Amino acid sequence: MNGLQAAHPSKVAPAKDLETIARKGGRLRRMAVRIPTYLADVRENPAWLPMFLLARTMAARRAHWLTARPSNGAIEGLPTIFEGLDVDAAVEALRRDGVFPGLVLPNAITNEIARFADETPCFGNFDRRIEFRASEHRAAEDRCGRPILSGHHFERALDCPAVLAVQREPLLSEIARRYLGAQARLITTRIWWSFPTRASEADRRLASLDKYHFDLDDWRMLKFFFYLVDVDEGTGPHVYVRGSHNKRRVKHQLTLLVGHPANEILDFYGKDSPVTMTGDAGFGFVEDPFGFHMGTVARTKPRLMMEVGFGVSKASRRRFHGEPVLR
Ligand SMILES: O=C(O)CCC(=O)C(=O)O
Repeated sequence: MNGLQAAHPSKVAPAKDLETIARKGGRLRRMAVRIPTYLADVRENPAWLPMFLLARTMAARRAHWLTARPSNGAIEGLPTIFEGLDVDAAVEALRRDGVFPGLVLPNAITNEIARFADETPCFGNFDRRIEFRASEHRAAEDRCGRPILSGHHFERALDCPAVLAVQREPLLSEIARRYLGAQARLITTRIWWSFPTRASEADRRLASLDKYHFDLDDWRMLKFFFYLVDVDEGTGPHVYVRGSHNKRRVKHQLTLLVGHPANEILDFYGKDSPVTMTGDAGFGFVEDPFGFHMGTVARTKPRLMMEVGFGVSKASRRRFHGEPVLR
């Protein structure tokens, strides 16, 4: 998720200043405001810098994939909540398309996480000063006087046993190890709301919604997403561009930007390449987030989503729950 995109959900500044800059400032100012985040990344993990600069190029990525160690696949017999999940089919689809949309959470798990998210206050627009329950979203917007597009539960997510059950699920880590290599490790666990609101284009840009981008938090990554409410076209479905995980136009490799206009994406990958993920509560998919993807803006009702992410490098402490460092 990292990169010089004008906006991204996990990179939105908590401070009002960034919002002002995003509205009034040009692209350079919006990039400059991210420098504290990048400095924090380098301080926490100096190996982040070469990754950030090089992992966007196909040549460096391919070289890095050569370091993937085969997984020993030793999960037989472990209890799983994903009865009947075909790990081979998932890994094959990931290699071919970059995405596998065949996951389903048991109802009891879905309901428990949804109930937890309803009852537990979240933080609006990644700002810990904006705390509210999802059902009080409008009142929270009135209080803070600006649109609230997202509500993250940050570390509170780990207070929910059902979240932990998904996070620790052996079949998910098996898919991650088979796809990324035996070095695969957990790097994110988050649950968050995306709210329908009167967002301007600047707000959407700030939240990275409706814009194709790729993630650059690690050399090799995999993200499992689960919807915790029914998601149709109006609920801000996720969109993934099939095949974009292993093919990239040169122009998109030689820029620090990770977000690109839809016409450039569709011209290169084909107009039939985007797949829009709609599904009932409990529906899940796994994707290689180096492929182009985006969240769309919820129009009719809030979307509640869970993410469990894997990478191959040390996890960033603050990004584990999607929290940015921008000030
Ligand atoms: O909200 C979504 O569907 C997209 C999330 C996203 O873009 C990301 O995690 O990189």
